[in-house]
Amino acid sequence: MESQPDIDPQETQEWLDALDSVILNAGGERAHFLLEKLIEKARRSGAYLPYSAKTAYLNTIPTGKEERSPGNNAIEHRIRSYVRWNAMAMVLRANRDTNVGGHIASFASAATLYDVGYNHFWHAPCETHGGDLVYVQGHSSPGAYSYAFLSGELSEEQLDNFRQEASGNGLSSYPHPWLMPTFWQFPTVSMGLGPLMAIYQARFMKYLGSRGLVNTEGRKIWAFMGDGEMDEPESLGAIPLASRENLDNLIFVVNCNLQRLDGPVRGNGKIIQELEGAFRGAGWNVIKVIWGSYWDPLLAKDTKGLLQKRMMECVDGEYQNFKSRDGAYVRKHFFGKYPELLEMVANMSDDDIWRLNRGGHDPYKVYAAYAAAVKHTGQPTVILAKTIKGYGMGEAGEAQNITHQQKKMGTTSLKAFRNRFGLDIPDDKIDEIPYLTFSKDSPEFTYMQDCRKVLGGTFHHRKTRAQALQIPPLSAFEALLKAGGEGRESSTTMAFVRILNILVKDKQIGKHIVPIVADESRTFGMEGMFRQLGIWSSVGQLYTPQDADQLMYYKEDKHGQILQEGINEAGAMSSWIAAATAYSTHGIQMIPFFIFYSMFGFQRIGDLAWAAGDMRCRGFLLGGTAGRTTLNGEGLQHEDGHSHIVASTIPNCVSYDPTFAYELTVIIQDGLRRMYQEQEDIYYYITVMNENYPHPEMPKGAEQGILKGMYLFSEGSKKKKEPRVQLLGSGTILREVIAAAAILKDDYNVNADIWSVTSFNELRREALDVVRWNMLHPTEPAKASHVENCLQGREGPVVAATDYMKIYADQIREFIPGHYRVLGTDGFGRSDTREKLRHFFEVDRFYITVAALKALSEEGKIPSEQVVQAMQKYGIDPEKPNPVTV
Ligand SMILES: Cc1ncc(C[n+]2csc(CCOP(=O)(O)OP(=O)(O)O)c2C)c(N)n1
Ligand SMILES: [Mg+2]
Repeated sequence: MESQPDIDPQETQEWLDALDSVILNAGGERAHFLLEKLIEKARRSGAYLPYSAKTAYLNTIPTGKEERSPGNNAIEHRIRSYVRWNAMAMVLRANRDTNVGGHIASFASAATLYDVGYNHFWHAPCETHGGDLVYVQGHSSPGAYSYAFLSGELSEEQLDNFRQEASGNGLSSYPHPWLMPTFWQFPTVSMGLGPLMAIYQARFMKYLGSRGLVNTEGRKIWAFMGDGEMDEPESLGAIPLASRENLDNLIFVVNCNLQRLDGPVRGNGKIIQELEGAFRGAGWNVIKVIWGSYWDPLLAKDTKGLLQKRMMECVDGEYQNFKSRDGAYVRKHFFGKYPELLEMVANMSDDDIWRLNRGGHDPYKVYAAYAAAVKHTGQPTVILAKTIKGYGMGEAGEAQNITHQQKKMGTTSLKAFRNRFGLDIPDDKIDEIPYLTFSKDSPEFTYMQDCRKVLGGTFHHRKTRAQALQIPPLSAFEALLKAGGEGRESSTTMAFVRILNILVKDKQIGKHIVPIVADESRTFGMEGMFRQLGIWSSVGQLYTPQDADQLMYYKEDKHGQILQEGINEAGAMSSWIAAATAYSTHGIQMIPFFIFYSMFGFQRIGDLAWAAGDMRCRGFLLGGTAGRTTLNGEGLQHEDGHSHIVASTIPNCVSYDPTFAYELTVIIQDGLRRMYQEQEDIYYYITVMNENYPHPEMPKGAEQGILKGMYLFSEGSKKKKEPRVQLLGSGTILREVIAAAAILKDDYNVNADIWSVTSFNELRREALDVVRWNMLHPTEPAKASHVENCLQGREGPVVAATDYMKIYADQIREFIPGHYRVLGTDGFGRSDTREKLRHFFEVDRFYITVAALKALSEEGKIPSEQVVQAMQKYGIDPEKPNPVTV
């Protein structure tokens, strides 16, 4: 648009005058109406009007329409200057003696954006308000600490322990609820996850509100992020959902300091314009805060639009460069491009020009933007605030490409910083980089307290507990603990659906259950729940569903309980995280069950699963259609043989690979007890399969073993003279183990004790703990791990087989008393029948038999020829290529 020449300026002026008079006489809304009419008319008449989601490179809120802050600007400036100094000091001090890193420049650019929030907008949870939720940009954490320090919530010792946590009482580098459970709520530092999770947080808040579980009135979710961070697909990937769902409880603040770690975000373009286009195009309310108040008089004088033109044509690389120079440079290179602009600033000194501020550093402009954002209804809002990276760092880094990682500043820079912000630090103390405080009776401290009082109290505060729920006893699931009945076959997925059905009907906890699916309900046989529970929709169901005449029709409902996320595992996981932390953010324990294709779980959204651990999530993840050979037919991209390995990397994720309905039941019931009754900060990952088979009755007293990870499923004949083996298995492959035991008995007179291993991960954790204790207590009687307790005194080599990589079962090798042989499914999956896949991956009953025989031959219990004969008998080709490599 701006590149088009004006072929008839007089006509242009007439149209503009006409518009002016409409605005003057009838207001902006009328002007908007007329313009829309004109555009529609032009389109209908065949004119080509290319769509532009971008507006002029100016503040969205015109000067006259800005809501004024009720605050005392002078005092706020002093407070902010102290916050700035301390945030910088803690990083510099930490790096004086140690090399622990930290960031100064990011918060320096964002200080005003946070300050206005703390003083005027962010409600703490209190009697009258449920509390706002704020996603603080990860590496701006020093700012939050500094603010808490000045408010008296953190001590000087704690600030000095920034990034030094190992000895306790430290401050974590970034927001980590795991490390600072009463302070931080949301881990944000893995770029992109904050924006994504914030959107689903806002949506989940609406869900809780419309289900009548929580009063969410007036509550907002604020998410702070960097402009560089917006390049993450996760940052922008869910923005259409936020507008589709009318999330007017959501406010994004993008700190557009024009730089990321290495250099400019869009040196050759303008990130603010680009983001405006993306967000407006996605249906958001966009508020640009580009220019500070010092520009207002100049813009008022810009009747010909030349200044605007210059603002628009200048790219971010230049804008950044200007702020690393001085006023004279800006005069020459920004205004100097057009003589009229030079003329416009002729009366201004270089210092005056230097003072022309950016919107994000102007508390008036920021306040006005926030005030407009919180009032906006029907749409989410994004505030695009232009700032300077390293603001105040001067020659030590301000607007320089190196500034992101700058954590050292010399005396001259410190003095310049002090002078710039009017801080009272004597020259001879400057190198000590002292922390600054306000005395308890100072006007500043009182002001901070007063601001917070109005907003419900201390801001940085995370709740760690909610009311405990009363969990149904195991007997409530009795049907699942019994044998499935003659000829009745089912899968563990079906068992899960039965358990879920019992839970949603439970009087105590039924309404707390949140079933979450990413377009796979039918895959898991859960479609019966659509009708029964309803799929949550903020608008209900505006159409007659195609299957309305059926019992289990597709029912969308304002009071629905199911979250159907579409084909969107990252979004579903974000919803799960919001639900799994509701005990903290909403004071109510929700019980989310997210069931997904196991391959599209940890592998696909692993970093969110990690963040979930950090956030102390409590809930269930169900890896459906699990196992490399169990999901027959699907192939390489679908067959998961490693989700348990990844799950084991998350310290508070408890994972199981059960085989039978009763195992699954015991695990879920105990999980409910631990998470919602005892309020342990753990979450569960359980694999369930789609293979149908009979389910036996639970062996007496198996519960403890099931939970610990291993129990004796059946014992072989006790005939002393016959060779003996110990067979371990999990998931569907346990059934191959059981079949192998029968072959060994029938064909070779080998007796097998069979162990169902519900969790190799849990076994290892417990055993490592025992080994560690023994190492540290050398003079005390050694303890034994559960694996050792089970296998101690059991005769014969041990063979394990699972549907996962060999490393899964291999991880308990250290605790196995004797010979240990492991079978597993290393390599890329492929499509075929279960039977063929199990042969291919060498985990079927015949391979297990051969593995057991070979182990016995190594122990001299049987001749090795017998192993060769067995291979011949079962058609095992010794020259078959290793499945890992083909
Ligand atoms: C997923 C991920 N990749 C990389 C990083 C490392 N990193 C931390 S901050 C940063 C630059 C951030 O730039 P921007 O988002 O513009 O924030 P600013 O510091 O400029 O406010 C990078 C690359 C990270 N934390 N997370
Ligand atoms: Mg940036």
